[in-house]
Amino acid sequence: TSDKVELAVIGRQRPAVIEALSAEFTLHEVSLDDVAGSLGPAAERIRGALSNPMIGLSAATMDALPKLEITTLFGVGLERTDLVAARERGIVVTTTPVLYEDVADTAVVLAMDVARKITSGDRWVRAGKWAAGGQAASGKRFSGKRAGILGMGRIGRMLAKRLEAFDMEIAYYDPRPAPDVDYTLHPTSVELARESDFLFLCAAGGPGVGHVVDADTLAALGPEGIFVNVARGWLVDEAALVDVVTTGTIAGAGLDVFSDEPNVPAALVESENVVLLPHIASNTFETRDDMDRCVIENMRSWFSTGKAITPVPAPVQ
Ligand code: 8YV
Repeated sequence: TSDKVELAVIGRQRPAVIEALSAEFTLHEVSLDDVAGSLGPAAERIRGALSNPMIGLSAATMDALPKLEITTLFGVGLERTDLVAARERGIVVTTTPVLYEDVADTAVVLAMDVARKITSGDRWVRAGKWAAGGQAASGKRFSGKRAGILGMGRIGRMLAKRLEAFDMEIAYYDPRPAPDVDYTLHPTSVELARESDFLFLCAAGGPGVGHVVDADTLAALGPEGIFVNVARGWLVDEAALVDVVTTGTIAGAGLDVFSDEPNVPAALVESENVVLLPHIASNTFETRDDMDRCVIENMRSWFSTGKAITPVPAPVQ
Protein backbone atom coordinates (compact mmCIF):
# COMPACT_ATOMS: atom_id res chain seq x y z
CA THR A 1 0.00 0.00 0.00
CA SER A 2 1.15 3.51 -0.74
CA ASP A 3 0.94 6.40 1.67
CA LYS A 4 -0.43 8.73 -0.97
CA VAL A 5 -3.51 10.72 -0.04
CA GLU A 6 -6.60 9.13 -1.64
CA LEU A 7 -9.11 11.15 -3.66
CA ALA A 8 -12.56 10.30 -5.00
CA VAL A 9 -13.32 11.32 -8.58
CA ILE A 10 -17.02 12.10 -8.67
CA GLY A 11 -18.40 12.51 -12.18
CA ARG A 12 -16.33 13.17 -15.26
CA GLN A 13 -13.20 15.27 -14.79
CA ARG A 14 -10.83 16.73 -17.35
CA PRO A 15 -7.92 14.47 -18.37
CA ALA A 16 -5.32 17.14 -17.51
CA VAL A 17 -6.60 17.29 -13.93
CA ILE A 18 -6.60 13.51 -13.57
CA GLU A 19 -3.12 13.29 -15.04
CA ALA A 20 -1.64 15.98 -12.81
CA LEU A 21 -3.21 14.71 -9.61
CA SER A 22 -2.44 11.04 -10.33
CA ALA A 23 1.25 11.80 -9.93
CA GLU A 24 0.75 12.85 -6.31
CA PHE A 25 -2.48 11.21 -5.13
CA THR A 26 -4.27 7.88 -5.47
CA LEU A 27 -7.47 8.51 -7.43
CA HIS A 28 -10.63 6.42 -7.21
CA GLU A 29 -13.40 6.72 -9.79
CA VAL A 30 -16.76 6.76 -8.05
CA SER A 31 -20.10 5.53 -9.35
CA LEU A 32 -22.67 8.26 -8.81
CA ASP A 33 -25.35 5.67 -8.10
CA ASP A 34 -23.44 4.03 -5.28
CA VAL A 35 -20.61 6.13 -3.85
CA ALA A 36 -19.75 3.89 -0.87
CA GLY A 37 -20.31 0.62 -2.76
CA SER A 38 -18.14 1.61 -5.71
CA LEU A 39 -15.29 2.65 -3.41
CA GLY A 40 -15.44 -0.35 -1.09
CA PRO A 41 -12.98 -0.10 1.84
CA ALA A 42 -11.29 2.93 0.19
CA ALA A 43 -14.35 5.02 1.17
CA GLU A 44 -12.94 5.15 4.70
CA ARG A 45 -9.65 6.60 3.45
CA ILE A 46 -10.84 9.25 0.99
CA ARG A 47 -9.64 12.70 2.12
CA GLY A 48 -10.40 14.73 -1.00
CA ALA A 49 -13.12 14.67 -3.68
CA LEU A 50 -13.30 16.13 -7.17
CA SER A 51 -16.75 17.07 -8.38
CA ASN A 52 -18.47 19.60 -10.62
CA PRO A 53 -21.38 21.97 -10.09
CA MET A 54 -23.94 19.90 -11.99
CA ILE A 55 -23.26 16.93 -9.67
CA GLY A 56 -22.08 18.75 -6.57
CA LEU A 57 -21.67 17.03 -3.22
CA SER A 58 -24.63 15.86 -1.16
CA ALA A 59 -24.71 15.28 2.59
CA ALA A 60 -25.19 11.54 1.83
CA THR A 61 -21.94 11.49 -0.15
CA MET A 62 -20.19 13.32 2.68
CA ASP A 63 -21.49 10.66 5.08
CA ALA A 64 -20.15 7.92 2.81
CA LEU A 65 -16.68 9.55 3.00
CA PRO A 66 -16.04 10.00 6.74
CA LYS A 67 -12.47 11.29 6.33
CA LEU A 68 -13.32 13.84 3.64
CA GLU A 69 -11.54 17.18 4.15
CA ILE A 70 -11.91 19.00 0.84
CA THR A 71 -14.06 18.98 -2.30
CA THR A 72 -13.00 20.82 -5.42
CA LEU A 73 -15.77 21.82 -7.84
CA PHE A 74 -14.89 22.30 -11.50
CA GLY A 75 -17.03 25.43 -11.92
CA VAL A 76 -18.71 28.00 -9.71
CA GLY A 77 -22.31 26.83 -9.26
CA LEU A 78 -23.03 25.73 -5.69
CA GLU A 79 -26.66 24.66 -5.91
CA ARG A 80 -25.99 20.92 -5.72
CA THR A 81 -23.42 21.11 -2.94
CA ASP A 82 -24.73 21.06 0.59
CA LEU A 83 -22.66 23.88 2.12
CA VAL A 84 -24.36 23.65 5.49
CA ALA A 85 -23.59 19.92 5.74
CA ALA A 86 -20.02 20.64 4.58
CA ARG A 87 -19.58 23.26 7.27
CA GLU A 88 -20.95 20.94 9.98
CA ARG A 89 -18.42 18.31 8.94
CA GLY A 90 -15.55 20.77 8.52
CA ILE A 91 -15.27 20.02 4.78
CA VAL A 92 -13.75 22.80 2.67
CA VAL A 93 -15.41 23.40 -0.72
CA THR A 94 -13.53 25.17 -3.49
CA THR A 95 -14.76 26.54 -6.83
CA THR A 96 -13.01 27.92 -9.92
CA PRO A 97 -13.65 31.69 -9.79
CA VAL A 98 -11.81 32.28 -13.08
CA LEU A 99 -14.63 32.03 -15.60
CA TYR A 100 -16.67 35.21 -15.21
CA GLU A 101 -15.28 37.06 -18.25
CA ASP A 102 -16.10 34.23 -20.62
CA VAL A 103 -19.63 33.85 -19.29
CA ALA A 104 -20.21 37.61 -19.62
CA ASP A 105 -18.82 37.50 -23.19
CA THR A 106 -21.22 34.68 -24.04
CA ALA A 107 -24.18 36.67 -22.72
CA VAL A 108 -23.29 39.54 -25.08
CA VAL A 109 -22.82 37.16 -28.00
CA LEU A 110 -26.19 35.50 -27.41
CA ALA A 111 -28.06 38.80 -27.11
CA MET A 112 -26.47 40.20 -30.22
CA ASP A 113 -26.92 36.99 -32.16
CA VAL A 114 -30.66 36.88 -31.45
CA ALA A 115 -31.12 40.61 -32.11
CA ARG A 116 -29.10 40.75 -35.30
CA LYS A 117 -30.14 37.30 -36.56
CA ILE A 118 -26.56 36.10 -36.91
CA THR A 119 -27.04 32.35 -36.58
CA SER A 120 -30.29 32.35 -38.52
CA GLY A 121 -28.62 34.50 -41.21
CA ASP A 122 -25.84 31.93 -41.42
CA ARG A 123 -28.41 29.14 -41.82
CA TRP A 124 -30.15 31.18 -44.52
CA VAL A 125 -26.94 31.69 -46.54
CA ARG A 126 -26.02 28.02 -46.27
CA ALA A 127 -29.49 27.00 -47.37
CA GLY A 128 -28.83 28.86 -50.62
CA LYS A 129 -31.60 31.38 -50.00
CA TRP A 130 -29.39 34.40 -50.64
CA ALA A 131 -28.09 32.95 -53.91
CA ALA A 132 -31.68 32.20 -54.85
CA GLY A 133 -32.43 35.92 -54.74
CA GLY A 134 -34.04 36.11 -51.30
CA GLN A 135 -34.18 39.24 -49.15
CA ALA A 136 -32.41 38.88 -45.78
CA ALA A 137 -34.52 39.55 -42.69
CA SER A 138 -33.82 42.72 -40.64
CA GLY A 139 -32.58 42.48 -37.09
CA LYS A 140 -32.98 44.74 -34.07
CA ARG A 141 -30.34 47.26 -33.02
CA PHE A 142 -28.31 46.20 -30.00
CA SER A 143 -26.33 49.35 -29.15
CA GLY A 144 -27.98 51.99 -27.03
CA LYS A 145 -30.84 49.79 -25.84
CA ARG A 146 -32.06 49.12 -22.30
CA ALA A 147 -30.40 46.14 -20.62
CA GLY A 148 -31.84 44.47 -17.52
CA ILE A 149 -29.53 42.25 -15.51
CA LEU A 150 -31.03 39.70 -13.13
CA GLY A 151 -28.33 39.01 -10.56
CA MET A 152 -25.61 41.62 -10.00
CA GLY A 153 -22.89 39.19 -8.94
CA ARG A 154 -19.52 38.79 -10.58
CA ILE A 155 -20.96 37.74 -13.95
CA GLY A 156 -23.59 40.49 -13.82
CA ARG A 157 -20.93 43.14 -13.15
CA MET A 158 -18.68 41.98 -15.97
CA LEU A 159 -21.66 41.88 -18.31
CA ALA A 160 -22.67 45.42 -17.29
CA LYS A 161 -19.16 46.66 -18.01
CA ARG A 162 -19.33 45.18 -21.51
CA LEU A 163 -22.82 46.58 -22.15
CA GLU A 164 -21.64 50.06 -21.13
CA ALA A 165 -19.31 49.96 -24.14
CA PHE A 166 -22.42 49.45 -26.29
CA ASP A 167 -23.94 52.61 -24.78
CA MET A 168 -26.68 50.62 -23.15
CA GLU A 169 -28.83 51.89 -20.32
CA ILE A 170 -28.26 49.38 -17.53
CA ALA A 171 -30.62 48.40 -14.74
CA TYR A 172 -30.79 45.35 -12.50
CA TYR A 173 -32.70 43.36 -9.98
CA ASP A 174 -31.00 41.47 -7.18
CA PRO A 175 -32.56 40.41 -3.87
CA ARG A 176 -29.31 41.68 -2.33
CA PRO A 177 -28.76 45.13 -3.87
CA ALA A 178 -25.15 45.90 -4.78
CA PRO A 179 -24.11 49.04 -2.89
CA ASP A 180 -21.03 49.52 -5.06
CA VAL A 181 -22.78 49.82 -8.43
CA ASP A 182 -24.81 52.79 -9.57
CA TYR A 183 -27.05 51.06 -12.11
CA THR A 184 -30.78 51.52 -11.56
CA LEU A 185 -32.14 48.94 -9.14
CA HIS A 186 -35.72 47.73 -9.77
CA PRO A 187 -37.74 46.21 -6.92
CA THR A 188 -38.77 43.02 -8.78
CA SER A 189 -37.84 40.91 -11.82
CA VAL A 190 -41.14 41.84 -13.43
CA GLU A 191 -40.48 45.58 -13.10
CA LEU A 192 -36.98 45.16 -14.45
CA ALA A 193 -38.31 43.15 -17.41
CA ARG A 194 -40.93 45.82 -18.13
CA GLU A 195 -38.16 48.43 -18.48
CA SER A 196 -35.78 46.24 -20.54
CA ASP A 197 -35.18 45.54 -24.21
CA PHE A 198 -32.74 42.79 -23.29
CA LEU A 199 -33.17 40.76 -20.10
CA PHE A 200 -30.09 38.85 -18.96
CA LEU A 201 -30.29 36.10 -16.35
CA CYS A 202 -26.99 35.90 -14.42
CA ALA A 203 -28.28 34.77 -11.02
CA ALA A 204 -26.86 32.01 -8.81
CA GLY A 205 -28.73 28.72 -8.87
CA GLY A 206 -30.00 28.06 -5.40
CA PRO A 207 -30.61 25.96 -3.32
CA GLY A 208 -34.30 26.46 -2.88
CA VAL A 209 -34.47 29.27 -5.42
CA GLY A 210 -37.64 28.92 -7.47
CA HIS A 211 -38.28 30.45 -10.86
CA VAL A 212 -36.45 33.78 -11.01
CA VAL A 213 -37.99 34.23 -14.46
CA ASP A 214 -41.62 33.15 -14.63
CA ALA A 215 -44.47 33.71 -17.09
CA ASP A 216 -45.18 37.18 -15.64
CA THR A 217 -41.55 38.29 -16.06
CA LEU A 218 -41.48 37.10 -19.66
CA ALA A 219 -44.83 38.75 -20.41
CA ALA A 220 -43.47 42.01 -18.95
CA LEU A 221 -40.46 41.81 -21.28
CA GLY A 222 -42.93 42.07 -24.14
CA PRO A 223 -43.01 41.45 -27.89
CA GLU A 224 -39.87 43.51 -28.63
CA GLY A 225 -37.88 41.98 -25.77
CA ILE A 226 -35.05 39.46 -25.93
CA PHE A 227 -34.23 37.09 -23.07
CA VAL A 228 -30.74 35.67 -22.45
CA ASN A 229 -29.87 32.92 -19.96
CA VAL A 230 -26.28 32.09 -18.98
CA ALA A 231 -27.20 31.01 -15.43
CA ARG A 232 -29.25 27.86 -14.89
CA GLY A 233 -32.16 26.46 -16.89
CA TRP A 234 -34.21 25.65 -13.82
CA LEU A 235 -34.26 29.31 -12.77
CA VAL A 236 -36.69 29.86 -15.64
CA ASP A 237 -40.17 28.45 -16.07
CA GLU A 238 -39.16 26.64 -19.26
CA ALA A 239 -42.73 25.77 -20.28
CA ALA A 240 -43.58 29.49 -20.06
CA LEU A 241 -40.45 30.32 -22.05
CA VAL A 242 -41.45 27.90 -24.82
CA ASP A 243 -44.89 29.47 -24.81
CA VAL A 244 -43.73 33.11 -25.06
CA VAL A 245 -41.17 32.31 -27.76
CA THR A 246 -43.58 30.35 -29.93
CA THR A 247 -46.46 32.82 -29.56
CA GLY A 248 -44.32 35.92 -30.15
CA THR A 249 -45.03 37.24 -26.66
CA ILE A 250 -41.28 38.02 -26.62
CA ALA A 251 -39.10 38.61 -29.69
CA GLY A 252 -36.59 35.85 -28.98
CA ALA A 253 -34.17 34.19 -26.60
CA GLY A 254 -30.50 33.23 -26.40
CA LEU A 255 -30.00 30.22 -24.15
CA ASP A 256 -26.87 28.48 -22.93
CA VAL A 257 -28.61 26.49 -20.19
CA PHE A 258 -31.76 24.36 -19.91
CA SER A 259 -33.86 22.68 -17.24
CA ASP A 260 -32.97 19.12 -18.23
CA GLU A 261 -29.61 19.22 -19.99
CA PRO A 262 -28.71 17.91 -22.51
CA ASN A 263 -32.38 17.81 -23.49
CA VAL A 264 -33.73 20.94 -25.17
CA PRO A 265 -37.49 21.30 -25.67
CA ALA A 266 -38.44 20.42 -29.28
CA ALA A 267 -40.41 23.65 -29.66
CA LEU A 268 -37.23 25.66 -29.01
CA VAL A 269 -35.24 23.55 -31.48
CA GLU A 270 -37.88 24.32 -34.11
CA SER A 271 -38.05 28.06 -33.37
CA GLU A 272 -36.20 30.54 -35.60
CA ASN A 273 -36.25 33.17 -32.83
CA VAL A 274 -33.91 31.41 -30.44
CA VAL A 275 -30.20 30.70 -30.36
CA LEU A 276 -29.31 27.53 -28.48
CA LEU A 277 -25.91 26.68 -27.01
CA PRO A 278 -24.77 23.46 -25.25
CA HIS A 279 -23.81 25.04 -21.86
CA ILE A 280 -20.53 26.45 -23.19
CA ALA A 281 -20.49 29.95 -21.69
CA SER A 282 -17.27 29.24 -19.78
CA ASN A 283 -15.85 26.79 -22.30
CA THR A 284 -12.76 28.40 -23.80
CA PHE A 285 -9.30 26.84 -23.89
CA GLU A 286 -8.00 29.64 -21.69
CA THR A 287 -10.65 29.35 -19.01
CA ARG A 288 -10.71 25.56 -18.99
CA ASP A 289 -6.92 25.59 -18.47
CA ASP A 290 -7.31 28.11 -15.64
CA MET A 291 -10.07 25.96 -14.12
CA ASP A 292 -7.84 22.86 -14.33
CA ARG A 293 -5.06 24.72 -12.57
CA CYS A 294 -7.45 25.97 -9.94
CA VAL A 295 -8.62 22.43 -9.08
CA ILE A 296 -5.08 21.04 -9.08
CA GLU A 297 -3.61 23.85 -6.99
CA ASN A 298 -6.44 23.76 -4.42
CA MET A 299 -5.89 20.04 -3.88
CA ARG A 300 -2.10 20.39 -3.71
CA SER A 301 -2.22 23.38 -1.42
CA TRP A 302 -4.70 21.81 0.99
CA PHE A 303 -2.65 18.67 1.46
CA SER A 304 0.70 20.45 1.64
CA THR A 305 -0.15 23.59 3.64
CA GLY A 306 -3.63 22.97 5.10
CA LYS A 307 -4.99 25.96 3.16
CA ALA A 308 -7.22 26.02 0.09
CA ILE A 309 -6.70 28.76 -2.50
CA THR A 310 -10.29 29.50 -3.55
CA PRO A 311 -12.52 28.22 -0.72
CA VAL A 312 -16.21 29.08 -0.66
CA PRO A 313 -17.03 31.08 2.47
CA ALA A 314 -19.04 29.08 5.01
CA PRO A 315 -22.78 29.83 4.77
CA VAL A 316 -24.19 32.34 7.24
CA GLN A 317 -26.74 30.63 9.50
C1 8YV B 1 -19.30 24.65 -16.30
C2 8YV B 1 -20.91 25.98 -14.78
O1 8YV B 1 -19.52 24.48 -17.67
O2 8YV B 1 -19.36 26.98 -13.32
C3 8YV B 1 -20.47 26.52 -13.46
O3 8YV B 1 -21.28 26.49 -12.52
O4 8YV B 1 -22.02 25.65 -14.96
C4 8YV B 1 -19.94 25.92 -15.92
O5 8YV B 1 -18.89 26.78 -15.77
C5 8YV B 1 -19.61 23.42 -15.59
O6 8YV B 1 -19.50 23.59 -14.24
C6 8YV B 1 -18.68 22.32 -16.04
O7 8YV B 1 -18.67 21.30 -15.12
